Amino acid sequence: AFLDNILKHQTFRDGNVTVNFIKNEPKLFEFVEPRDRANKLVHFLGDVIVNGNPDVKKKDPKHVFSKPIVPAYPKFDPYPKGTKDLLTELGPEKFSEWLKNEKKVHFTDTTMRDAHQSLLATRMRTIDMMKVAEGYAKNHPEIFSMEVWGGATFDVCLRFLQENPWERLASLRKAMPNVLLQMLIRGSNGVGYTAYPDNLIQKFVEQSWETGVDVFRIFDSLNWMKSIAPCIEHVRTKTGGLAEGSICYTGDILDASKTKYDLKYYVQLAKDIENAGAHILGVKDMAGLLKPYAAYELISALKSEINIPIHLHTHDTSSTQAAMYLKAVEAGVDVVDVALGGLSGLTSQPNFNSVVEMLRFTERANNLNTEKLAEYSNYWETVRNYYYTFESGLKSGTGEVYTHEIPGGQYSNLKGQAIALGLEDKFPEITKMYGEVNQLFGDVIKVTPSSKVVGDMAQYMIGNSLTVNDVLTKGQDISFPESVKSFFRGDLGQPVGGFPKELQKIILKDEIPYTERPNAHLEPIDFDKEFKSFKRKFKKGMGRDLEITDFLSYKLYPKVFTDAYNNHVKYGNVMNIPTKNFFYGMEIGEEIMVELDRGKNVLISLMLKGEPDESGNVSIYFKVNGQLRNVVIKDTS
Ligand code: 3PY
Ligand code: ZN
Repeated sequence: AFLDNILKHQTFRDGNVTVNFIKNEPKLFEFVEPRDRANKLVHFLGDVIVNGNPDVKKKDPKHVFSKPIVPAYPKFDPYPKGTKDLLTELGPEKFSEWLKNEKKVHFTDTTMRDAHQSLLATRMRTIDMMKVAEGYAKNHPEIFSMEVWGGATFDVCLRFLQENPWERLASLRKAMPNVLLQMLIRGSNGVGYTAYPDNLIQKFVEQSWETGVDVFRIFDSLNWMKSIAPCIEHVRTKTGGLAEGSICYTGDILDASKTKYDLKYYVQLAKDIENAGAHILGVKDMAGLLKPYAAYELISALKSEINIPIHLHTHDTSSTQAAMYLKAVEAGVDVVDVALGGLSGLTSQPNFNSVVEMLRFTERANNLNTEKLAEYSNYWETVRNYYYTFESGLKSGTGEVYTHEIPGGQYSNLKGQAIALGLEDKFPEITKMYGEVNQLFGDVIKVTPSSKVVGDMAQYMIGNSLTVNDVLTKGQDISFPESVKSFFRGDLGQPVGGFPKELQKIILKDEIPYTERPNAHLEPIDFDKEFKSFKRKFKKGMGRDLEITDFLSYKLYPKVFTDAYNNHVKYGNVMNIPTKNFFYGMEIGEEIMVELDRGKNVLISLMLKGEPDESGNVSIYFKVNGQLRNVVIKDTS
């Protein structure tokens, strides 16, 4: 077990250990028992075998898994130059100019973030991304950026996957050093659902850059500049990355009867974002409401009114968003978001492979190798099958989206919940109520976290058989969900045109709302002091020193981090367990290889699973690197 530690090293045996030698070979001084880590791993596997992974609600014992094929790539070649190299060479300002002057349209690949967030409840694990990351970056260095971080991934990594989101980012950075890595950040809400102190968001942005993010797509769930602008400033002052300030698109600029979010509104917001110092303008169509001819009008107007490049994002919930991209490309959009075939379409982004082909032999074509892209699409299609339990059950696109305006990720979540609760037939009622609540709230921008408030209210009203009229006439006696009260208090900022006053009074009762930035009510973090006490609190460690990034995770999600920490103490590092076994356990006779540490693998096979004894304990026999290991797991089912 200690094969590669100092005691066996020739230099040590020869008596030549110097200070430099110790510094250069730190691994040789690690005496951590790998046996202990392997024990923790089999404990985790035993738990999943006996009690199931608590995150898996429905397991199909007959489900067939096939082996994903990792596309070939020039493994020993250096990385071809890509956009990351260009950013390093030019710096953000010149890079932004370069992008604006490009004739061909560029692509952001969302497969590793928004695509699985919108189709598989954000459950894609790092291990499945890492198998293709290096090859993808070597095969497709022409890609503008890879969206790999932020949004809901941060929370889900810690809460459900028992992964450290920072480690995911660092690993992807290492595997894809040549292309830009992109994240989604919710302005003052960071990667959470509420406002955080300014200096916490600033530190978060700085550490994200240090760990690997280049492009920061910054939005606010109410399009509130007071939440967007400080975040743009953090990117400009604390990183060498690109600040992509974004407008969230809702409504329909073609509909003359809708006057709240019209073309003028979006153009003004875009100018404010440019003036706040953004290097790129993001147009974030989170629900897929931007129609083709509206896109032509919007992008044309923005192109003539602002001077920074435009990056367009959508969800294909309606199934017509490739047509929208076509018109946006005609109007001069600079970058569009797409997902690899196997994880594209419906509530995810339009199909990368198809959009490339759609534009081939045209003026703005960007001729990526679609044969190779298809191999990656196939990889993801096969991998997707391992996550079947997180599929929403959505089978087709829907034109209803223009009425209820539910964002892509939320739509599949709500649908999945309805099916799981046996309430699928109620789904049209839920979506209808969602639209009604939106109108009741004064027609607000709906995207995380404001979309969650609208969804919570809709579900609450259906659950309690309340109509809009009931809320308005009998609301004084109703106690509304906490998220709704918090929203009307001003905790997420101020909506366009303010809150409907009467409703605000009904919801808040005697509570006084406020209109300044929520952050103004939050004490700044004393990093020196709090980081120290954090390290004391979690002193059992994770087999490594606690870092400032762990502290940030804790400050953003105290309870989730604490649970993840306790799990880590109990089970060790479980991120390298193959996905099938992580979620669904092992079969008798199955043998798997798990990496404990860089290059250190254990071979685990399941030999025997006993019956529960009178106190419900189950004995499980594994072979770990050929040696029999027995664990006893309490059956809690
Ligand atoms: C998020 O905030 O996670 C989103 O993807 C919003 O669209
Ligand atoms: Zn999105």
